[in-house]
Amino acid sequence: MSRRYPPVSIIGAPTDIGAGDRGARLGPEALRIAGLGEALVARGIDVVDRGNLDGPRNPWLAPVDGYRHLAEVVEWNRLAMEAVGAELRAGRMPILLGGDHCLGLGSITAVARHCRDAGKQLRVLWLDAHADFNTHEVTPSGNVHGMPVACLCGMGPRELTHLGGDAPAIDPAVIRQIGIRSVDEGEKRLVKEYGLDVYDMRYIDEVGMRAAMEEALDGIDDNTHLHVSFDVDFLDPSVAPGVGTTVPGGPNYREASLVMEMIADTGRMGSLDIMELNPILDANNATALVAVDLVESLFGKSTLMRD
Ligand code: 4U7
Ligand code: MN
Ligand code: MN
Ligand code: MN
Repeated sequence: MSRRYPPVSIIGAPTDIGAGDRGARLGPEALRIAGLGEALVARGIDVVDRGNLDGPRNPWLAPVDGYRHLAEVVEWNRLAMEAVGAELRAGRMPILLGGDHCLGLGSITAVARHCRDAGKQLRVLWLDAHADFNTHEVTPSGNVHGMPVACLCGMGPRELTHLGGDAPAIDPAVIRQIGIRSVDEGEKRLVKEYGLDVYDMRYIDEVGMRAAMEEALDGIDDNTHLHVSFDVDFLDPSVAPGVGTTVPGGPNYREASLVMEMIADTGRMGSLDIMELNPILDANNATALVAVDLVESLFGKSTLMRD
């Protein structure tokens, strides 16, 4: 069942440096306590927990020039990029535990470089309620967790767009965004201008999750490295209340399970972020437990009929 999965390395990034609420810094511990490592081991996967990255504390200041904590965000993303890159070079699958979603920048910058070096085709699945495509000019908050996709596509401060050396880190054409239902006005214009492939909730309501995912996964082949960036607020808040930026009308538990199962069926997932879990806003770690359950599906857990 799990022969298709390479060895996994868990990396904690305990920070809320890019968020608008504090508490995502506790996400890695909550996911560990919810049994993430044990669940993967139980699926026959070789798992090593590398512990936590150690970056700057959150000074909790107001934004400056449209960015909150830019210097600290750069440092955390540099640490994340190096840690993720080291695992990929060692032939292991990194699972980066946020922490807030600004860390998707460091993680995917490392994955993109790995794909270039290894001659692999990159596909990024961005599971989120939000497009995370703001810039400092259009952001309503200054929070960098609303900007990582824009930075990856070359829009943002030089320190972030050039984190891995060259910019842009990725071509917008490699991204598929799923579950989107909150995009700010200025952000919408940019999403259109850059031609992001967005499977928003309206589209998912109309065609169904299965058809949407078939499209999002279309074109994946044996040479594809699939990176999954899972913002827990992708899920409907009734399933996942423990996040800072809930948006109603998200995928329910069954739809989310199907997403994960269809990704697992490709056999091409090579790296994963689990982001934005905020245990301070959770109830008895319920959201962490749901996230772990869905990650098990990403690693091939399915119903009795299909195992
Ligand atoms: B997350 C927001 F204004 N768009 O930029 C912003 F609605 O990583 C939210 O997807 C960003 O959770 C949410 O602040 C970032 C807001
Ligand atoms: Mn996000
Ligand atoms: Mn989000
Ligand atoms: Mn959020």
